[in-house]
Amino acid sequence: MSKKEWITTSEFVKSSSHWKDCPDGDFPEIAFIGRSNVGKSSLINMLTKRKNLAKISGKPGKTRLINHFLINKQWYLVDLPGYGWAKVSKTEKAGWEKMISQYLLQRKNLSIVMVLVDSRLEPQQSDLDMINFLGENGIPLGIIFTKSDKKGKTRVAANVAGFKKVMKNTWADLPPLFVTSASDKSGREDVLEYISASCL
Ligand SMILES: Nc1nc2c(ncn2[C@@H]2O[C@H](COP(=O)(O)OP(=O)(O)OP(=O)(O)O)[C@@H](O)[C@H]2O)c(=O)[nH]1
Ligand SMILES: [Mg+2]
Repeated sequence: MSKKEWITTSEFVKSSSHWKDCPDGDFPEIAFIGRSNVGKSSLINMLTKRKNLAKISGKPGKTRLINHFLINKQWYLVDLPGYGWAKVSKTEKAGWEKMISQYLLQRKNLSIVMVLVDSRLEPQQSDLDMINFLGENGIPLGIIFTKSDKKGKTRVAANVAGFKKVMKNTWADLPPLFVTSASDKSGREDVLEYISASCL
């Protein structure tokens, strides 16, 4: 039996600096958010099997706008700027935070936010703050641990377990968790199956 092809077409639609400028249409929308350099843009390329659909950089702060990609002409993947990047001015940081939080709170067709977390690190306060912000505002979310190729399986599992433990202090039921690598492409099916089952 051939494997299901989750994504048959993917196209860049628009970069927006305000939620009000985002593309029209009531397609379900899945947004990727996370600290700068965690691998949001790389994961979008991995999922769509495209090398340069979303722009990637070794330096944090590459994605600066709200980027919409239309998938299968039916739903949007959205690449957002990262948070927690030290090398921007306070004013610029405040501007980004406002742009992102307004988008998250106002965008009517936002179905799920996937929060990307670096699988190499212990729980980071900025990630927990974002997860709690989404939870408090009733925005459905999933968590994706990225760059799993960079450390051994044991270390990744320990960091995931550590993250769950911290979340259990405030969350009765944990959101779905995924472990991925844009390099070895692991986790692709699980993430796409979840997106498909929950909102498409
Ligand atoms: N080894 C490995 N490297 C990765 C992976 N995902 C991303 N990277 C690298 O991490 C760096 C940052 O990737 P991006 O996808 O640009 O990260 P981002 O979260 O979009 O960053 P901003 O747009 O700056 O917020 C790049 O050098 C990528 O090649 C992964 O799964 N494995
Ligand atoms: Mg990016």
